[in-house]
Amino acid sequence: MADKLVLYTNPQSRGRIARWMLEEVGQPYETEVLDFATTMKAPAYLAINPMGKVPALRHGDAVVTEAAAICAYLADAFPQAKLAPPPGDRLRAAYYRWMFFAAGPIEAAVSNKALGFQVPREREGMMGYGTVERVMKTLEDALSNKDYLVGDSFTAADLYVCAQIGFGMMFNTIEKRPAFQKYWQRLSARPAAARAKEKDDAPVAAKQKAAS
Ligand SMILES: N[C@@H](CCC(=O)N[C@@H](CS)C(=O)NCC(=O)O)C(=O)O
Repeated sequence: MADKLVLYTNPQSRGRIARWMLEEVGQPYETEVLDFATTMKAPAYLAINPMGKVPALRHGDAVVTEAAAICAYLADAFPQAKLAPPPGDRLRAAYYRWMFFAAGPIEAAVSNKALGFQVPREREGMMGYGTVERVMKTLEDALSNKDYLVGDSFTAADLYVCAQIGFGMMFNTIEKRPAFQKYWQRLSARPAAARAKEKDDAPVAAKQKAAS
């Protein structure tokens, strides 16, 4: 099994994004659940991701970390799942644009907002995301009157952006704007998203039950 897929994750993490993507791809994969304080910081896992963070994905002897990179990698590794426009296709422009917009500006703006950080007016020009409001307005406009971000079909860019929106709305770091809610509700109802949720929710519920 040289090309075995292994997901390193914790069910209460961005690893949920990678699992959703794996479920969309539909290939068999194994899961290694790591504990934040112990196994995630142990030498065996630091050899996979020196950041001591999840998710990470192993595919045979290749390792990819970063949720967005995992999604992009899987889309290209399994083109039959049709989760990205083929390399060279003009639609690749929109695909890269939204994938990187989510991994960069959205992620940074939302994380800074969660910590209560306000960009001083005179420094907005040097911050990659400018302001949270600019990022949210750009995203809202991109999703208004459109089912998908890239052409007219679901891609890994939708999955990654939608997951960010879902987490953000859940943790109140992204406003529940109608365009976001509509997009989240429609995409999170996909069978692969439901399967991923079920697989990640089960161990969380079991842990909570054991602790009560
Ligand atoms: N930029 C990384 C962020 C990964 C990340 O921060 N993961 C968190 C959980 S959501 C983590 O593993 N935290 C454990 C730690 O930093 O000790 C990605 O997008 O995958």
